[in-house]
Amino acid sequence: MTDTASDAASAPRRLLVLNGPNLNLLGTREPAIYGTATLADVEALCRNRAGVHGLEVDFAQSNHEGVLIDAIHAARGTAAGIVINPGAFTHTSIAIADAISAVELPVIEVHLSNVHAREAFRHHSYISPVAAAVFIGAGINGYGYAIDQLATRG
Ligand code: CA2
Repeated sequence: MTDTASDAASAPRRLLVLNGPNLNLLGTREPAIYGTATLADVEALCRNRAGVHGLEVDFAQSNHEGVLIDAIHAARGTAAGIVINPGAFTHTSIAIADAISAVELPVIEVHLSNVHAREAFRHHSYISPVAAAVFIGAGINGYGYAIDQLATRG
């Protein structure tokens, strides 16, 4: 085996974990809905869970739809899959759904809260039809389940 081939075989695979608008506020407001964990706690959970599977994580949050779309596009060259909590863009963004379709990577949608037990406008997701799986209402554990799923789906 050449050095290049053996490097490729042993290089850790990467996942992108992407968070949408207002999730930077996690743990600072509305604990009854979103819990008390911060986004830094979510990042630590993701890195630990991915590590169990020998995976590395690129972790990002943005309040801007175009930044999220650019990150999804860039993942095509860097990541084996994407975990995304698109925040309120879940319910509005055809553009994020189109980006997910375009990159042809496995994408897992995560929501901290059970959106189906909340306002009607949160019941529809533009993302779910283009997601490989969806974890809803499990709090920050949903991110761990999503990473397990990406790591073991084959
Ligand atoms: O349950 C989820 O994870 C959501 O994606 C969270 C979004 C909401 O718009 C979706 O319907 C469901 C909102 C994220 C806002 O996060 C905050 C966290 C703490 C304090 C304020 C907002």
